[in-house]
Amino acid sequence: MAGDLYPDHGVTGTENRQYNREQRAGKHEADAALYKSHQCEQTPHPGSWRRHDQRTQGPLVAGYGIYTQGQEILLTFSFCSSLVSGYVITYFPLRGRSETIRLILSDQGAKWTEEEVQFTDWFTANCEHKKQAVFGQLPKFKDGDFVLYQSNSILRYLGRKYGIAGGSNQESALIDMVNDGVEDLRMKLVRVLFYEPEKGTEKYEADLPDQFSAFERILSQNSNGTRFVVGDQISYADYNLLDILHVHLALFPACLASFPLLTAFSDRISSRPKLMEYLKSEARKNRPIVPKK
Ligand SMILES: N[C@@H](CCC(=O)N[C@@H](CS)C(=O)NCC(=O)O)C(=O)O
Repeated sequence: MAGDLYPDHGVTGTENRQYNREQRAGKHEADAALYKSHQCEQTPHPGSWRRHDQRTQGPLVAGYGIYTQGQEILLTFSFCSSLVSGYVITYFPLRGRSETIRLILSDQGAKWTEEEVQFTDWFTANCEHKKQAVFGQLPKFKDGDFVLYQSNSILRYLGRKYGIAGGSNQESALIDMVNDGVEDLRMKLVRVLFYEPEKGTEKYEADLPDQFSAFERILSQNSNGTRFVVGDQISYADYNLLDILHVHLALFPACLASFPLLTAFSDRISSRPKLMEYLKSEARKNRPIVPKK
């Protein structure tokens, strides 16, 4: 009966408990050494099976181990991580609030699928994407069956998933703080570009040094600006800062002239091999910052 099975081991609970009792009583020692090398807490019941997943930065390696008396036969296979991860980004044909997600996934060696929603469809009365959107907006991010909205929640989710969300509670809080600073700047830019375009960008551009000096100072306080915004490992806030710098450099090419640490940061992070590959890709080059007319 399915309900009586240990889902990960394919034997009945009674059989497994009996086997574990025997194991504690010193039986099955020959098996134990072997199974220990496979990091089993207890010697598995012969005939049982378990799922192996090894997720490193490359492809997911998965397989099943079938236990027989004294040995485990491993049936191991590698998947292309895109097939396994099932990441889908649903967004408008823009960099926008999805670009940092793309930077993270590409640099972490993950693949994803793009689901583009055209503005003309979005603004029709029956747009399914809009109806489903929890807060009536995009991006939407899917990780297999798991669906998430709110771009910064997606960044934090990926941050935790890839171990790029800080090594301690305080580090995570600082990463969050920097990320919120990026969000504030992004909102100011969104206002001038999309909500009040008639006002122009002159004042915004003139005020940019005030905005950037905060990030320049943050960088200077961590390894003299030679590494990341917080700690000694990349975090989702680094990718988000990088994206907002890329956007500003594209719109206002001279904007970092008096910010040597931010300039070096942008060059350094952009030259990480996997990230650089993405940044040079046609998909990225064809994705605009503001909607194409
Ligand atoms: N706080 C949300 C804001 C999302 C947002 O502003 N999405 C815009 C595109 S960047 C949108 O869906 N605009 C269409 C609409 O509001 O109908 C997030 O970070 O995801």
